[in-house]
Amino acid sequence: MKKHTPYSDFIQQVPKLGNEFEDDTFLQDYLETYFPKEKLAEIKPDLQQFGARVGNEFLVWARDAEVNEPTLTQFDAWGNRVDHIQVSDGWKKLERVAAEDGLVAIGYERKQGEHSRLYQFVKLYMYTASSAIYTCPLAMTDGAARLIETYGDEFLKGKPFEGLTSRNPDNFKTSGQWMTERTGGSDVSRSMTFAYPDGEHFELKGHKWFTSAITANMAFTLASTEQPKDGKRAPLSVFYLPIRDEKDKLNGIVVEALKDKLGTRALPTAQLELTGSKARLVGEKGKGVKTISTLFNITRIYNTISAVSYMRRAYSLPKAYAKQREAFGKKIGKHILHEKSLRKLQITYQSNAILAFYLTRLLGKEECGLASEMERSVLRLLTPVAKLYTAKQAIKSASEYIEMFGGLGYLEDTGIPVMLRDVQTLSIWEGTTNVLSLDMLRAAEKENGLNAFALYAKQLLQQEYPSALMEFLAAIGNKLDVFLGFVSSRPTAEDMVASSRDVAFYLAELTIALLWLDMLRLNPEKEEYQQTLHYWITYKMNDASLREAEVLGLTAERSVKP
Ligand code: MFK
Repeated sequence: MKKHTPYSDFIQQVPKLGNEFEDDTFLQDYLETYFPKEKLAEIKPDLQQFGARVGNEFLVWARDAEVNEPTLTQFDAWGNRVDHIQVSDGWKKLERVAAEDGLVAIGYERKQGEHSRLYQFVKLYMYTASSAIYTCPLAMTDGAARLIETYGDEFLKGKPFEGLTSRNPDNFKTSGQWMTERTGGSDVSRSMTFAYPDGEHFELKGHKWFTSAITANMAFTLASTEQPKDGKRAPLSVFYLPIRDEKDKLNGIVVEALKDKLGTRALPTAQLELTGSKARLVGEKGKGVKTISTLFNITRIYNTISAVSYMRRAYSLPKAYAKQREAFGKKIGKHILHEKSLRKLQITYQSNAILAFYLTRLLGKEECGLASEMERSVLRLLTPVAKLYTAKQAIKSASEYIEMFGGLGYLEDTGIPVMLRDVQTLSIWEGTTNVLSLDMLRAAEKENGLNAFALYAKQLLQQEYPSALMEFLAAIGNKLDVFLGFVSSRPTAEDMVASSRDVAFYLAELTIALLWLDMLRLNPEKEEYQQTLHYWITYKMNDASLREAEVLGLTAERSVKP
């Protein structure tokens, strides 16, 4: 037979990540600036080993989880209802490593005191983009642990809490957070799950429409102990329910279907019926939304850090590729337009990271009882703002990420398109952009968030700065005045609502500018960060965007007219 001669023997080298800790100079600068020196020396070896693994075996496991999607078997061969969900080996390995590496535990061991949360979230920042979003079960697990710390009784603070925060993969337990029903995803007060007294505890009957991840060991969910009366919705309460009983049988749970989602396909999200699931009340009866907000404020911070993790990956992998791939006579990274696109991806991930890491520092302080009243209010205000902002930036970065690989980025078997699908959920689950804009208003008004932010910004601007930073100081001072002037000039609450989304975006960008300024105050010699801040203030912060609602004619005056 004649030997086949290919027209070209060129094979494109596959781009590889290096050590995602060591290669991330921004991350190292950040930790050196804000993490106490001796404590950083203690955790550095752990971050180094973890950074090496995220670009290696974790990616193999994540790919396995993506390709071998979970399956649901509702009946065994004899007709027994089993509702068995099979997940991939990769997914199981990602869970084991999460336990061993303390991805939830670090936040509760608190060995680094108020800095423990930053340490934990730095690991999650490296992990998420290599985890097929196993971060989702971790987010709910962490939120559940915090809920138990805040509202749990002795029973919950025993075995359930120990399981959620264990480093032993054989004892590690995960939790679901079941809120969404057919009647409401954003408006959870429309829930139609009811809790019937059963001795000391309750039996839950109802339907849950979107529950991640059904393979968890326990869940925290909402139900009402009262029926709606005279058209009034029944107040909700939070319930803890184990997913299986002592005999490993499902706790009155029927798994109707696994959801067919655009992305996060490795994650088993189910539609369930609760047919008398044994449950115990958590916190005060009728205060369900307030109580469960402790959990979802944590998952919203996870969402933020996950968005940043993807933004980092949308820079680091194309950067590696740009050093290998040649076009028009040189490596693509040497073409000025490609270089500029990479630099913009770099600015995006670093600027979003500076916001996300700041939140985790505030959270750490709050949980150790060290946050001032101002810091607590700023944390409350910025949690929805950071979540909504970073999610949208991650979607833009993911689209750019695909393009950085040209046609190869569009091929499913490179694994590259997965990111675009996965990040699309970050602006939906845990509250959509609009719902979170309204939550920002809730925090601004009810929890003094805006005054606290103004105070924080003014304190920061009053610090001592080297002369090289004076121009930035003046520019950010002006932006702050524009922002505060705008929010105080809204004639009615309705106008404030109409502008809230624009306000939230501007507030995120203003906070990022302030945080860069602080970073530069402590590292005045870093010229690259000066350039970043200059770019940020000049090109990212657009005062006109605050007036979008007005330009579109969406003011209170309009809304009273039919
Ligand atoms: C990678 C990361 C992965 C993350 C994991 C994702 C897994 C997916 C699992 C899911 O469950 S996704 C579904 C997530 N669903 C949501 O996030 C719900 C979105 N909707 C909202 O957030 C609505 O704003 C809300 C349900 C809170 C509206 O409910 P209400 O009952 O109309 O709110 P209301 O009456 O304003 O507030 C009730 C109480 O809660 C008030 O306190 P008081 O009783 O003391 O007055 C509020 O101040 C308080 N509250 C509401 N939101 C709060 C909060 N407190 C603190 N923080 C908040 N964020």
